[in-house]
Amino acid sequence: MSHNHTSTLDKAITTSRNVVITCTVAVTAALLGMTLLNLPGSQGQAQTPTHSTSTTTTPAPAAPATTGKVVAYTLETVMEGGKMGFKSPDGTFNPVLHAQPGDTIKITLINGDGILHDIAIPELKQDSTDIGTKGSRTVLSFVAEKAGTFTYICNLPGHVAAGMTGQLIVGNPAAATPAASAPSIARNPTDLPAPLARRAPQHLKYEFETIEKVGHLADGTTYNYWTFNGQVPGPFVRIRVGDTVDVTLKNPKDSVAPHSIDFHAVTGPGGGAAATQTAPGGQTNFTFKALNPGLYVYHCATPMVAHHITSGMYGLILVEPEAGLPKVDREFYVMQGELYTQKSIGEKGDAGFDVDKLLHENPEYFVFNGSTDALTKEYPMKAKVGETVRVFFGVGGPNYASNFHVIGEIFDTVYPEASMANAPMKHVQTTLVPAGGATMAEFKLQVPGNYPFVDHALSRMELGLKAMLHVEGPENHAIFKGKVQSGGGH
Ligand SMILES: [Cu+2]
Repeated sequence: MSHNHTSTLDKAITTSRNVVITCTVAVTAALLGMTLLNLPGSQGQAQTPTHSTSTTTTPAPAAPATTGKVVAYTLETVMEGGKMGFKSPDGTFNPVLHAQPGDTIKITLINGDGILHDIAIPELKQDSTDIGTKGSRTVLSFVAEKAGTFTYICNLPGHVAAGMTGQLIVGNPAAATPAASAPSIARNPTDLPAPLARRAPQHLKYEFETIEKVGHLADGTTYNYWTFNGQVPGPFVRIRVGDTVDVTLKNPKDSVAPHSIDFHAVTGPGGGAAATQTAPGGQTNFTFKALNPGLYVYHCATPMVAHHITSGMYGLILVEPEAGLPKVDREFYVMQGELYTQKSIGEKGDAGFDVDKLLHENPEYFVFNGSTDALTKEYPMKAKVGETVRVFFGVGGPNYASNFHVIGEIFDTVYPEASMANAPMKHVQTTLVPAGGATMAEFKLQVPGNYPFVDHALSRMELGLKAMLHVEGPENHAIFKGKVQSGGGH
């Protein structure tokens, strides 16, 4: 299969390796902002309090409370060694900006490189005018209404990928930190289509939406996920060999990044990614014919590709052989990925994305189905003694392969690398699944109990990688007899 986009990817990663991103508080700029405090008249930006401590009337509910304080920052666009960024007067690259809820944030952007830029905070719907002449400036000024961690970027195509992104923290991080909670992005492992009835090849239509959203990563910790259709992994696509598939990719207007889709089941440029680079607010389309049966990974392939994948943009597409797959009682859809966050594992709050850790393949978290507790607390898998189970297991990665193993079970059947062209393997303990690869593992349940799914590189279990299959039913003392102790992780 050809992947014409990989050369672009390699280039993006190579140029990004020169970068050192430091996250230092721009203290001088913050102090400068303090001096502007409450000087109405002297500053065009000084706010008239719209919601002061008046006790005579009921406060107007709609008006945001303002502190009257103006926090001013000056940033200059720079291009260094093929990398773009925002530089503060003290030389900090993409500095972290700070303000308190109710403060007026005033960012003066100076064009330092003669390239067209702007500054925007999409989550707060803030966007400056574009400036393209060296030395020209624009001002982005607004009241920070709510506490949180937001991303500032340059909106021009490719500039986020080139490095133009930093953080704005509104509120006291120490106070805001424990409060981080967000909706689940985890995919239920039983959320997959039923086996196909035997049928002739068809022409099918699938629509994907690239949804960026803050979601639950671990207890008290959130992450700004990028997803297909709002969940990790993306929807399980189930077709048969010979089907023709029409794919539409929609990227909502409020997205920060462009996105795309590359199916490893596609024969053609970029696996579809060459035809689906989709800007926020855009929509693209392509059609392919499924030539080879197998279980294939799909993922976003927009530079920096690894950033998009780690953030959750992966899923599986099953191309069933003509005769279908052997019948089983239950099927599960599980994918492994790893996350590169600014905060260390276990730290509360929004974890943030860390490009330096990504480039050095130094993850903080490993996850099944998007979060640390997706397949333990949220969607524990269930089955009964006597049933047969098939696991569709894929690795989104972006970088780490998985040594897939079920503790307490032996795979009766494994399709190595999800290839269906050869006879499957029998009686396998652990199967290696490459990044961007998949497998199908089948086993019959004979003994009740708890069966953890793991990557047998077991340190990763301590970094969030664990799933649990609970099996109920009668004991079978001929096969296993013993008192099950608690606390063994089983
Ligand atoms: Cu993407």
